[in-house]
Amino acid sequence: MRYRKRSLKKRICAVQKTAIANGLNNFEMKQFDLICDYNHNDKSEKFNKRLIFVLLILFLLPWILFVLNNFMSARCLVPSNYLIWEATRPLANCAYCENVTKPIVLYNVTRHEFNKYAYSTGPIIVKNAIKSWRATKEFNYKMFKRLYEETGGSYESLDDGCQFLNFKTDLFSLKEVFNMPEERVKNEPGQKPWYVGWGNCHPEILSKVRQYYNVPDFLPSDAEFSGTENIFFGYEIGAVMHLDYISRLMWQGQVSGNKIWSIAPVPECDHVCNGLEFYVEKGDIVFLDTRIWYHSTRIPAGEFSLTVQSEYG
Ligand SMILES: O=C(O)CCC(=O)C(=O)O
Ligand SMILES: [Fe+2]
Repeated sequence: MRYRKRSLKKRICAVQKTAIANGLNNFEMKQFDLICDYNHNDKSEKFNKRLIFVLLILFLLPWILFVLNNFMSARCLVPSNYLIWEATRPLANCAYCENVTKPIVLYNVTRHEFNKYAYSTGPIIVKNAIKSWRATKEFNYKMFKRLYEETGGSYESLDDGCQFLNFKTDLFSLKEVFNMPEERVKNEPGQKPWYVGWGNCHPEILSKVRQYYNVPDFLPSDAEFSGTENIFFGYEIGAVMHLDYISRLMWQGQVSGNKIWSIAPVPECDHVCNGLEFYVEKGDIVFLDTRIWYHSTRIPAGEFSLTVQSEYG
């Protein structure tokens, strides 16, 4: 034992001599009086760090999954993963937009007459087509506010498959829209204009809302229709330029106010097609393949626009 101690001392002494020979001074030597810190448990520190990391991931995982789910799984009017979708959509055959310079405008059209146009690739306006809709007299901000406030689970239905679109408005949910101060609801002077759209998915709301309008009766009898419809309402700003991520053609009844539509071909057809603007008046129905025409809207200053929009095809 004593021999081992002596031998260890000799070895430490040799190490010190080498250290001094290599330039370490006395003061620095004192810092190495204990080369290892016996009390410092390196392993347990590493373990603690790992534990904190795992707990942090476990805490954040539900939030990460929630964000990913919302981001990737939307099958909707405007996909939230818009750039990915735009970059991967199939290229269009530009025949769809060649020579389209204005909408086809129809009056008092029958189903038989409409058949010829039903799947046109350009915009169509059927004038004065929603006279019989109760919606033209009874749809307004207050009516939808009441409906959503009175129906249990109404707002939650927008998280489960129906989309809320705020376009350029600083309102991020339908609940916020229905909680705006009265002056802003009416877009009084000095108030920020607002414009939003959303899908009615809640079965009770859907069945009530459908009592106020009819799917246009001149659409082809063999057409398929969407199980939901969207409402767009508000002032001035309208919808930003976008393509829709839907499976059929779009129809939209202009219940209140007027609307200016700007449409543009997809970029790969820019060299053969042009964009155009058209005006839709209260009472009209507009038809457009919003999957291949970029579209944006504006509402004339001072007007409140409300529309019912759905799909056919
Ligand atoms: O009516 C609007 O303002 C926008 C409508 C729209 O984007 C659509 O119908 O696809
Ligand atoms: Fe759209």
